[in-house]
Amino acid sequence: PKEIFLKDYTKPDYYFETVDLSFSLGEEKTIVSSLIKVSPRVKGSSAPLVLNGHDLKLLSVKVEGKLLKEGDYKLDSRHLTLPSLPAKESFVLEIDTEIYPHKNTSLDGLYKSSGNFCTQCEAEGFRKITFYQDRPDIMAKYTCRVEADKSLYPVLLSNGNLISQGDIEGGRHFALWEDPFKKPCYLFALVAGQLASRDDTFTTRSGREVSLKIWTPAEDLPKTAHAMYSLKAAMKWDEDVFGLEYDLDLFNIVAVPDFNMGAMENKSLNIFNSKLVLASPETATDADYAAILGVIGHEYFHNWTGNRVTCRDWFQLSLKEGLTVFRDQEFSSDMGSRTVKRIADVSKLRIYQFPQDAGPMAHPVRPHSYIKMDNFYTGNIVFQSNGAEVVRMYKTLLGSEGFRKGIDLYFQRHDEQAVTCEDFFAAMRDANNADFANFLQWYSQAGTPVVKVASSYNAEARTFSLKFSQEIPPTPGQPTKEATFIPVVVGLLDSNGKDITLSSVYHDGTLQTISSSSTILRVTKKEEEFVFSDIAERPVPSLFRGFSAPVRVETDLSDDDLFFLLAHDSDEFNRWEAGQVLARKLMLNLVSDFQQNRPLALNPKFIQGLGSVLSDSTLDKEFIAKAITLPGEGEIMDMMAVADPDAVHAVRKFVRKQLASELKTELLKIVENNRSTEAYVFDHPNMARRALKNTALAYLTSLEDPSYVELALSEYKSATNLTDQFAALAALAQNPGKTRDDVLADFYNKWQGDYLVVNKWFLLQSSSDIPGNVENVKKLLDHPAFDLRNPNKAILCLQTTIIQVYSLIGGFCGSPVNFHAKDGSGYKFLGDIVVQLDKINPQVASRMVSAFSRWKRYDETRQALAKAQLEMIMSANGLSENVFEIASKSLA
Ligand code: B3K
Ligand code: ZN
Repeated sequence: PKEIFLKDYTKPDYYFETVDLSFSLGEEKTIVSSLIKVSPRVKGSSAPLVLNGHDLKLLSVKVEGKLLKEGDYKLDSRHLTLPSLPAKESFVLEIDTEIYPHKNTSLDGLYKSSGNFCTQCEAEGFRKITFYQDRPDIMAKYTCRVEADKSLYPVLLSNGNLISQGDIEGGRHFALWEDPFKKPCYLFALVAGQLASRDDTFTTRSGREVSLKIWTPAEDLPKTAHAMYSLKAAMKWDEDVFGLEYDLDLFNIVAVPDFNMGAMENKSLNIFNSKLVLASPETATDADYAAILGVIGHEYFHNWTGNRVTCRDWFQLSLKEGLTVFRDQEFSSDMGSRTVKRIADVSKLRIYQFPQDAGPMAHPVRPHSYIKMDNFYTGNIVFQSNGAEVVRMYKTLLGSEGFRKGIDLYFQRHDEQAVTCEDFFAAMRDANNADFANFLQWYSQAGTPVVKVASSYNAEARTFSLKFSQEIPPTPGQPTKEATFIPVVVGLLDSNGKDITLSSVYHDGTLQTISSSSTILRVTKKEEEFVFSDIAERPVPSLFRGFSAPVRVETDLSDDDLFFLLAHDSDEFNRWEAGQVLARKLMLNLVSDFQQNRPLALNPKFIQGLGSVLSDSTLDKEFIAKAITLPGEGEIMDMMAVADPDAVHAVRKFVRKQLASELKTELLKIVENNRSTEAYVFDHPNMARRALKNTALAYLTSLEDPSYVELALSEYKSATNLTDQFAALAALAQNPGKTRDDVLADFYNKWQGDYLVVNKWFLLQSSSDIPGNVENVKKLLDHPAFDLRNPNKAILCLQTTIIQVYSLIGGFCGSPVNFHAKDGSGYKFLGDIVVQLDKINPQVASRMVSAFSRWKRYDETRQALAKAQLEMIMSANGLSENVFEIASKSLA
């Protein structure tokens, strides 16, 4: 496999101006014809034209209407090369290929999902459709003619506007689409099948009426109301916040059951994984509703950030993804609670991004090289969250208005261009005459910076000093790092817990006046000191408010300081953070007690601290739910020299049970006071109420006390929506035994007809931490509703397979105690699955193999077992480049 480097980027020798595609879709084969107007970048160029192509059967190539003979071109398994071309300002290239979508289980390129044709081209799937310069800096205007059997495929969709349609002989019909905007081929899309649409309209603020359509099988249409609501909310929000209007008369969304990722932003024809479109109160949880809102927003926002302005090359992925993830985070914040959304996003960063940045796949926001670009879309749960943090820092530094000015300039300069991260940086800088010092390091250095903060108060001089030092740990290929620009939002609390009004700060020989209750310190060097003047008493500093930079922070704050911040900080995010820091410290100490066979005891102050948050009626209920949730096992393992999944698991369970037992009166009150018999409403107050009630219920049920088990059962039975019902099921499933088995069986019986709900049922069991879960998961593979075992069956009947794999296999790897079982059973299970799955779908297989990537973090026995599986995978026949890249980098 070949590694591709950013430093090797060169401009293309040829540009494509227009592309006319024609698809004749069939059951056995599909014929793709393309007619491309090509123009050399340099007049009179004699460079060869190299086209990418993968798994294609070439039927014919013509240049200026003339058929090329075999010796006139070169064909290998990945390229079609045309060595001699007319020395003209432009010429016409025509290529016919044959492809087999019904055999395409990679879900990349053109494939079939439950009988319908659909496409996925990002990053490099277009080369599985036809020979093309498959790179994002080739931007062309497209037309697309789709022809298919009319009864099997009554709906024919592609990008842009419908120009004409009609019947042709043999029971076939066609549709001709034209996209007026230039686009890279990764944004091309085609859908053909039996679909019905939910229709609506949106009038843009300049008065354009846009027709909105969400396509699904007819029986699913009732479940698309929330998706439509989300789309309209996103369209309005982008106008209000960024002044960005939709630019065509039609916007289509199609939901398909088989999809590698969450969704795809193809121009005017977004394609979605069904689980991110379909929702009803009975079949989707609050988390699903929130995810749908966020992802519908995300893909819609790409219309400007990604589609109108796109990436020059795939190393610039963050240009569109970091920015668009940031935009969807802001959208969801504005639609719900800003603090709670921030907490959720930072948790994801800690659970997924930070560990990756400390492992063999660590790469900067803008990678320097890749073997398979797909591997850089890390995880279907969250990706580019670091890129979004970088964009957020511009906003923190510039304020909302300054950030908006930067965005406006970015579009003024680059509309309909393919550009780089520096272009975005320059727009932000130039629009604000800003000094961004060494900010660009965020794009090129991998690894999470560790920032240490030491504070000291001088009573005589009435000054308070904060000394920062930063260090970025080495990562593969980057042994040493430079300092980067870290914005630190700071407030100082007086002894009553109120913010002190800051008057001035001394730094680097200059005194800066402030006059507000918080300020941004610009930390740009390895070591740096800031001194606040006129501070009447020793304050408690609240650092990195709102998580102002994606770093790990180590402070000299005492436990008392942290309890004080938990109780008083005006920055709600930092109240939550103080509780998390306390919990991490406390759990880490307990882990060492556990390892040394000392009895475990929970600090009563911690119980008290959480207890007062629990009964503080002025707080947002979802905030309380987050504040009483302990850091995950992975977060604790990340802090250990040698990760010990058994000890961490035992300790987390112990702390949970202790809290539950000490706070049971309060928890019970919460469950009782937060029920509702009203119909399900998706809004923040109701979601917050359910979140708090269900968190409390889970705590209580963990005690295995018959009265609480009874309570959870009755919540399960009386629930009027899936959020409450599933939460009660999950609470009961914590404890092995007959009640668990019965309620799981009851739930399956109830929902076996709905594959999205069944997938949740799989996920709940596979990610369970009950002892010896590997055996249960193996049994689930043989469950009639699961569909990977027989690859042939999977090929014929892809439906639901991929989401199931994520649920069953991905879920299993998410439970450290079972995946890392000391007898190696979890590793062996995953190793076998990866080898099987790689033959069906390399993108998904490589995501699964990532679970091994941090094997060196564990003890020697586990290391040897995991390494053996990685080696077994590496020796498999016909290994994909995707899995090769992850497995080989993990072993290196
Ligand atoms: N841009 C797509 C990513 C698709 C990548 C596929 N390998 C999805 C998104 O941004 O939501
Ligand atoms: Zn995106």
